[in-house]
Amino acid sequence: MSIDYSERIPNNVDLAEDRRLQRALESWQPRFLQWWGEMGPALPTQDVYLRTAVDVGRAGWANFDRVRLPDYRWGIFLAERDPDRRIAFGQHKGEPVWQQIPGEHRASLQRLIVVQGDTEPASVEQQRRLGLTAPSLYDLRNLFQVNVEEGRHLWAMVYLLHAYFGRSGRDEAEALLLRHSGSEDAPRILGAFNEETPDWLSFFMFTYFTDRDGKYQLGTLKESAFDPLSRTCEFMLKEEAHHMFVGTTGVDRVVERAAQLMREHDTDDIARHGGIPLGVIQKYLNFHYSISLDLFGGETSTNVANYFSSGLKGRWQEERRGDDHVLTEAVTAVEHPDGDAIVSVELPALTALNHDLRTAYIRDCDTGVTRWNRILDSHGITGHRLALPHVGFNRKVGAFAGCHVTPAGQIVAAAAWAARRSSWLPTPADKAHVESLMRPVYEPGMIAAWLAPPRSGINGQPLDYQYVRF
Ligand code: BYC
Repeated sequence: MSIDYSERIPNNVDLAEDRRLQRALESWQPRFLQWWGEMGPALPTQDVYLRTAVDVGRAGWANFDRVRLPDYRWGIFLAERDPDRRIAFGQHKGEPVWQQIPGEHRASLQRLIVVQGDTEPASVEQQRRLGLTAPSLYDLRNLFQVNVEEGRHLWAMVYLLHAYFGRSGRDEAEALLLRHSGSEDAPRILGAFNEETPDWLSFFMFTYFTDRDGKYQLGTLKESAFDPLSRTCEFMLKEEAHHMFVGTTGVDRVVERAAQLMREHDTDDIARHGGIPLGVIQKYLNFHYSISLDLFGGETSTNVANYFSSGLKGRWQEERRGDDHVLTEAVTAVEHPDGDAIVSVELPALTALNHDLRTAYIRDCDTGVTRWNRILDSHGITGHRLALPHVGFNRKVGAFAGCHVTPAGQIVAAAAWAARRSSWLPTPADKAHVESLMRPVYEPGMIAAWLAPPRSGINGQPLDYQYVRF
């Protein structure tokens, strides 16, 4: 199903057939562009080597070309419709999926779409200034690729709001451009999206851990009985894969360079040699992982039970699960604080679905840690290991909020936790060191000294390709 690029808003949803919707979206478009100009990438560029979606089919869906950033063709692309698709879970299991929203589910679905939509522009805002300190043109190009696609993911949610939620959907679409990351008056909805992404180590951790929450949340919305939401999430997931590649390989390269410097200078203290010490990498990991765990909501949630039972939000890989997909009888074990111990309690599986999703996410996060430790091994560094902290560490949402859990998983008193905070989370001195390394490298093929080069270029281009022109 190819995409019509002759339209003002490229799309594969026959927008031209629905004049009212087309006009509504065309009146939102200049506001989006104004937002992009004010809150998008701060670094002026001439053009960037970007991929643009041209088809939603399996093969060859993207086209690579040099694009002026404000001219990027943001559009509306849904995966192909499966006319036989049926609801895979909940009380409506087995019924045909919905092309329109049943009245009783409007408010909940709108809430889910708004929360999802709110994260997309938030991340662009958080990353706004990173271009000013890019470690290479390759990395700069990847940053802009992530940014334009997050912008497109905002379009995906705004299309749903305009097309299916009438007046209140249009108002919510406006509001998505009015809230801003970190704003005192109108912050973004979810915690992690109001944090700063001030340096490239944070960016790689964000794209590894926080974008991965995106992968899992989109995976559950792809299961939705509301077919247009399912189809848009299915296509968003394709674009999302590159964002996680940026995070995984970004952290790979920081670890690789740290290992090289440790060997070269025979010391762990590589800060004086222009590297990021493993201890600092671990603290950044602890921070980004723990705030991303919060994005899954509470361990017990009636919201999520209702979403599942009514068919709005499924589980990760719902159709591959071997159970009844209704879960009214099922129970599951969840870790819970109990005094100064962490115990396993049995809960109804339905109310523990945030925990179910978070568990799949944690397993996935672990693969990165294994790979980074393998890089250390390959350099003969065996005394240091990176690790995910305990699920209860530094949590602000859910059962562990208000508890003081160490990375090793011990509950301690508030004062004891505060006394050791600086060995677990980035300190002002750690941040100042990382910041001191953030100097732009804009010559083709050159790379900042704190980071190893990538293994290969983008779309078969060489590493010294001029990925961005000024
Ligand atoms: N911060 O019942 P609970 C992405 C609220 S990332 C602030 O436990 P529920 C991306 C919650 O809203 C994926 N508030 O939560 C990544 C609720 O408020 P109400 C984004 C929070 O509803 C990188 C109350 O606390 N997509 O795509 O079961 C770059 C009670 O909570 C937080 C989605 O999240 C928090 N962290 O689950 C770009 C999918 N957590 O309703 C993009 C859509 C909870 O009582 N969202 N609260 O006023 C959802 O599925 C759910 O809303 C949540 C929360 C999973 C977020």
